Amino acid sequence: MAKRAAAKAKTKKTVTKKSAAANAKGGKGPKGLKGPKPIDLYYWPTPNGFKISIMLEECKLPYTLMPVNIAKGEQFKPEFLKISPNNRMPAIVDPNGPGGRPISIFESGAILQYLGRKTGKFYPADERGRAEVDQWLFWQVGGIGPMCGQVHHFKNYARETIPYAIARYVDEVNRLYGVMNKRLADRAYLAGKYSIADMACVGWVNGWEKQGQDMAQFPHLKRWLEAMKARQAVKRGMALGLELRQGIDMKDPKVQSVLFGQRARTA
Ligand SMILES: N[C@@H](CCC(=O)N[C@@H](CS)C(=O)NCC(=O)O)C(=O)O
Repeated sequence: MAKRAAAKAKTKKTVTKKSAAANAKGGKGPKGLKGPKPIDLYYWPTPNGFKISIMLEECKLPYTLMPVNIAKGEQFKPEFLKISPNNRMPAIVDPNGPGGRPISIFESGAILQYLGRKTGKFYPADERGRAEVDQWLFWQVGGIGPMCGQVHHFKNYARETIPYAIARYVDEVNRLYGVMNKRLADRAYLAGKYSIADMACVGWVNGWEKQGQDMAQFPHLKRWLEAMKARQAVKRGMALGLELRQGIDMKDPKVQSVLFGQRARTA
C-alpha cells in the first residue's frame, strides 16, 4: 500500500537529490542493482524535516526528495495520508524495509530510531546507551520541538498579537534551553556521543533569535550549536530544499488558512 501511495505521489512532484550520498555504494539492491534503492523522503524544509535530511546525509543513505508543500495543503492529500495519517511531514518509505519489503514510517522520532537501527549509526545498540539517546530524543519530540513551534506561531506568524501566549512560550523555551545548556556543560553531545538526539534538536535551536532567546545566556548550548553547524552533513541536511520555500509568505491569508485555519478532517 505504501509503495502504491509513494508511486502516486511521485508522479506529482519529485526532485531527485544527487549528492555524494545518493551515489554511494551500499551493497546490492533486490534486483541485483548496485547500491540500495533510495528511500523516499516526504519533506518540507522546516526543523522537523531537517532531522531526517541530516540523518540520511550523515548515514550516506541514498534518498529521493518528495516535497510536501504544507503551505499549499499537500499534507492532506489522500495518497500522503496513507503514509502519514497525522497529515504531517516528515515521513519516509523505505523500499528495502524489514524482510526486503517496503515500509512507511511517520513521526520524526520513529524515523530516526528506524534509520539508526537500520544502519547501526548514531543510535547505540546497547540498552544503556540507547536509553540515554531515547530520553533526549523524546525530550525533543515532546518538549522543545512543540514549544519552539508555539513561539514561532505566536511571535512570528499569528495575525493577532497575544502577549500572554508569546510570554508563556518564550519563557518555556528559555527554560528548555537552560535544561539543554546544563546537560551540555560536561559532555560534547546530549547523550555523550553524537547521536540522533542531537540531530533532532539542531534545527530548532538554530532558530533561537526568532524564538526571542539570547544565546549569550547559554554558553554550552552555543558551543554545541556551533559544533553541530560545522558538520558537513548537518549543513547539507539543513540546506535541503530551502529554495522550495522561497516566496512563501507565512502571513498570506491563504497560507494561514491552510496551516492555522480550521483543520481538514482526515477521516
Ligand atoms: N511530531 C511530528 C511533528 C511534525 C510536524 O509538526 N510537521 C509540521 C511541519 S514542521 C507539518 O507537517 N505541519 C503541517 C500541518 O500542520 O498541517 C514529528 O516529529 O514528525
